[in-house]
Amino acid sequence: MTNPKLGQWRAAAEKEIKRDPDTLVWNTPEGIPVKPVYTADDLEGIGHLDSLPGMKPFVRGPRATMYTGRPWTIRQYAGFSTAEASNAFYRKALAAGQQGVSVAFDLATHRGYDSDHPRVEGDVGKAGVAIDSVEDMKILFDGIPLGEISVSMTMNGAVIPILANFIVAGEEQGVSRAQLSGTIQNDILKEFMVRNTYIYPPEPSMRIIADIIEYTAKEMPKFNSISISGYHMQEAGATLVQELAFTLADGREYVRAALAKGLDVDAFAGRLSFFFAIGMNFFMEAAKLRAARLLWTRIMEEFEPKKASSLMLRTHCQTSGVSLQEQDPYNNVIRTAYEALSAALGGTQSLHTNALDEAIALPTEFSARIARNTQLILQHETGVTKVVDPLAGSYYVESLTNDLAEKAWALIEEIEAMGGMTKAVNDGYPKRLIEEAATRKQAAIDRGDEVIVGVNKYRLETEDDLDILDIDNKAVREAQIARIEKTRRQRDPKKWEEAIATLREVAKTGNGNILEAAVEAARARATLGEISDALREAFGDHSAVPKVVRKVYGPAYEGEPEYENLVQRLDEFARVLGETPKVMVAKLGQDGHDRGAKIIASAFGDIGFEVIAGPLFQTPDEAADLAVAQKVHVVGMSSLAAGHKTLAPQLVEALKKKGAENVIVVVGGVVPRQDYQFLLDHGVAAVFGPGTNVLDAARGVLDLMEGKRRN
Ligand code: DCA
Repeated sequence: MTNPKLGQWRAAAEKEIKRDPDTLVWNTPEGIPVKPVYTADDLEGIGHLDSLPGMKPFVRGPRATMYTGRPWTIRQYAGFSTAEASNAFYRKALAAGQQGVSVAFDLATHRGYDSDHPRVEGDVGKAGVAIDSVEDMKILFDGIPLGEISVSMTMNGAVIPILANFIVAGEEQGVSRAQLSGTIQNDILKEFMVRNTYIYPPEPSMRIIADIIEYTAKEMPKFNSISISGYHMQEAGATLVQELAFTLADGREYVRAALAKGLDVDAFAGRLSFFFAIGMNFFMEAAKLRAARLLWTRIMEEFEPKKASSLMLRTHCQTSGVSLQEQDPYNNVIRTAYEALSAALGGTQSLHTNALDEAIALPTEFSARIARNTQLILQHETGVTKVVDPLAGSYYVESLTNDLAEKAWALIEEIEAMGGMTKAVNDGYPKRLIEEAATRKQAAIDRGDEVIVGVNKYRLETEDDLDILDIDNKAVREAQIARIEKTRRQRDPKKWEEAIATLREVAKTGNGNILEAAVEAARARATLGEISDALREAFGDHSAVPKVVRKVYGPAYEGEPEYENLVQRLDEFARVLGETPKVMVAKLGQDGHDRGAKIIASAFGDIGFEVIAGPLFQTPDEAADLAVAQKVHVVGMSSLAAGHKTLAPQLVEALKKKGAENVIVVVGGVVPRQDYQFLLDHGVAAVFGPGTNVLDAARGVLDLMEGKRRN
C-alpha cells in the first residue's frame, strides 16, 4: 500500500529543489539506490521485522540483552617489533581500560620465516611483532593471565606454529589449553583473494583449517577456531555486498571442510567467529552487520544444527584503515569515532578502533590512547549501551538491511553455482570483482566524485609533520637472531628431530592432526620457520600469477580533458622515445597488500604505459633482474608495510650492479613524509605518498622520463 501523502511529498520536494526529486537518489557502489526519504511502504514484505535479539534469525543481535548485559569487548590490535615491547604495551593498555588482547605479527612471521631468513631482512619487526619460537611467545604474554584475558591472534599463513606456540606458552604459564580463551584468524581463503599472507596452496591450506577446527573443538572449548574475515576485502576495495557475500561464502566452505572431517556441526559451529570492516557509510555499515547475522542463520540452517548458538554470527569489527588519510590526520579521529558508533549500532561483539596515524605508521602511545578512549567514551558516556539494537524499525535501516541481504545472497548463490568458494577463489573470480570495485573507487576519488575532506577537497596548503613511531629494524633483527640461536643451542636435538619428523609425516600422509603434532614440535623448541618448512616439504609453496584489471579506470575518465591530455602527452613521448614507456610495479619483501600496486598497474595501463606487474614477495635483487630482463624504464615500488627504508635503497643498488642505473625508481604507498628525503638521498627519483591522485603520479613519472631523456 503506497502512502497517499507521498505524492504531496514529491511535489513539496520538487518545489524546494526545483528539479525532479529522483535526481537526489544516491547510487551506492553496492548498486543500492538510496532514496532521499523512506516510509513504512519500504518495509512491506520484509520478513525479519518482528524478530527479537538473542533469537533466530539474530538480526537484532546474538544476545538477548546485548550491551545492556555486557558491552562489546574493547580489543585493540597491536604488535610492536619485539615481544618485550609488545608485552609492555598490552599490559599498559589493559590497565587503561582495554579488555582483550589482539596480536599483530610482523610479515616475516606471517609468511613462516624465522627472523634470520635472508628473504625477510626488511620485514622483521615492522608492522607487528616478530615471533620465532615459544620463547618469544612466553615473553609476549608474560604477566598477562591467559586463563582470564582472551587473546586474538591475526594469523593465517603460519597459523600452525603460532597456535602451537601459544598453547605451549599457556601450558608453561600454568594455564591448560582447555582454559585458553580467544580467537585465531585462521581464514586462508580471503588471503588468496586479498591479503596474500598465504604460504601453502589452497587445498592443503583448507586441510590445516579443518585440523585446527577439529583440535580446538576437542581440546579448547573456550577458543574461537577461526575469524572469518571480510575486513581485508573492504580494505582492498570491495563493496559492502561483496564483503558480506564472500565472507559468508567462505564461512560456508569452512563448515563443509569441518564436516568432511567427520565432526558434528554443533561441536564446532558455536566457535566460528567473524570479522568485518566498518567504513564511512554510516547506516549501511550498521545494516551490514544486521544482514550478516540474518544470512548466516540462513546458511547454517542448511546443516541442521540442534544448538541455537550454531546459527549465531558473532563478530569482531575494526574501523576502516583505508578511510584514514595522511593529510590533515586529526580528521582520522573523527572518522574513527563515527565508524565505531556505527559498529556499536550494528551490534558488534568486539571492536578495534584505529589510531589516527594508522595511514602512516604503527601507533604511538598517544595515538593508541585516543583510539582506545574513543571506545571508552562511547561505552561510558553516550548511552549507546543502554538499549539493544536502537536502529530497529527505522524505515531506512531495515530497508537497507534487507537490500544488502538480498544482494549478498544473490552473489553467494552465484558462488555456489560456480562450485563453492575454494573453486571460485582458484578461478580468481572474487579477486577480480574486488579489484574492479577498487579501481572504480579510486577513479571516483581522483575525479572528486567521492569527497575526502583534506585530500581531494579542503586540502591544507601546508601540513605539519606528525610524530610517528620509527622502528629500528636492524636492531630488532639482531636481537631476534640472538634469541633463535640460543633456543637452538639449548634444545634437546633428539626430541626436536623426532617431533619435526612426526610433523612432516602427519602432513604428508594425512594421518593425524597437524596442530597436535606441531604442539609437540613447539614443546621441543622447533622454531616457527622450522615448523613451516616441515609443512612446506609436504605441501609446497603457493605462488600467484598477478593479473591486472583493465579498462575500468580509463573509462571513468572518458572525455575529460585532464585525462585525454595526459594520454596524448604519453603518446607523443612514446613516439619520440621510439617505444612505449614501460613501467614495472614491484612488491618487495613479505608485504602482500597489493591494492595500491594493482590500481596503479591497472590505471597506468589504461593511460597508455606498458605495465609489468611484478610478482609478490620479491627480493630487491629478483626485482632488479626482472626489470633488466623486461627492459623497463621505470620501477615503481609499492610499499605498505614500512619496509621501504631497507628495500628501496637495496633495489637502487641492485639495479646499479646489473648495469641498469638508468632505470628510474619511484616509491609509492604508505611512506611517511619524514622518510622522503632519506629515500631521495638513496637514489629514489620520486615518492608518491598516501592520497596521491593516480593521474598526478602518472604525470610525475612522465616528467621524470622526459627529464631523463633531455639530460
Ligand atoms: N550477557 C551475558 N554474557 C554475555 C553477554 C551478555 N549480554 N554478551 C557476551 N557475553 C559473554 C559471552 O557469552 C562470552 O562468553 P563465552 O565465550 O563463554 O560464550 C563472553 O561474554 C565474551 O563475549 P563475546 O561476545 O564472545 O566477546 P569476545 O570474547 O570479545 O569475543 C568474538 C568476540 C568476535 C567472538 C571473538 O572471535 C573475538 O574476540 N574476535 C577478535 C578478532 C580480532 O581481534 N581480530 C583482530 C583483527
